[in-house]
Order: sequence, then C-alpha cells, then structure tokens
Amino acid sequence: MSRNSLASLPRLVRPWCWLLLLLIGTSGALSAAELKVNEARIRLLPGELPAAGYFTLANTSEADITLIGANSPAFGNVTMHRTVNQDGVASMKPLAQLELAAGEQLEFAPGGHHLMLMKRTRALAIGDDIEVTLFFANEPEQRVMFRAVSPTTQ
Ligand SMILES: [Cu+2]
Repeated sequence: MSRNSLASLPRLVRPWCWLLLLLIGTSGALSAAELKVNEARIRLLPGELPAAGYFTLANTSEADITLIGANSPAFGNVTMHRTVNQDGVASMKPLAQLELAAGEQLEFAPGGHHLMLMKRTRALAIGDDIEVTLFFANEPEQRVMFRAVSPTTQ
C-alpha cells in the first residue's frame, strides 16, 4: 500500500464506524430509534476559546430519561451549561442534569442550553466531524457525531 492510499484510509473507514454505531445503539435499553439527536453542531471559536455544542434530543420512548453529561475525545473538558438572562445581563450556569419526559424534545441552542467544550486535545477545523458521547442516568450512553461550524452559524 502506498503512502497516499494510507492517508485516505480514514475517509473510507468512516461509513463503517456509522454502521457500528447503529448496531451498538440498537442493543441498549433504549434503541437509537427512541432517542434521536438532530442538528448536532459545534461552534468553533478561534484559538483556545471554548467551543459551544448545540443539538436537539428527542425522546420518542415511553420512559423519561435524564441527560447527565457529555464528553469528547477532542476536548479535555465538556460540561453542560444554561444561559441565564438577569436584568439584561447574560451569564452561564452549570447544568448538572436535565430531565426529558417521554415524548418530549429538548433543544440545546444559542442563547440557551449548550455544551461547553474546553481544552482541545487536537487542532480542529470547520467542517470536521467531532465525536461526542452523551451520558444518561439509566440508559446507555450515546455516541453522536457533531459537525464543526463557524461562530456565525446558528
Ligand atoms: Cu457555557
């Protein structure tokens, strides 16, 4: 195998990773079909500034679930935050956990809940797919691919 074909290997492997994730997802108490993550994106700021992760999480199962945190191999520190607006001043507060009742949808979006991703472990660029694992109180963790987007993207 030449040097060039080795370099292109990760691109070829990627579809198989997705297939693997699907298979793992269906083996848990809640299947991937019952917990749906959509619009997963990470807004990258320049340099070492913290990045913000946004997504929607739909609980289409019959049971309530509790999101208790997240991590990522691309960041040394990932926490859940909520933005609070007090007297016109926005600040962030840590979010220990978040309940999501059966049939409900939860939105992590600019100006509200977000994942705060700090201490990059590698260089990241807009367009990258970044793996993030979401953890739940009584359900299997779920690995999700987030797309790195520019700071101006909603
Ligand atoms: Cu924050």
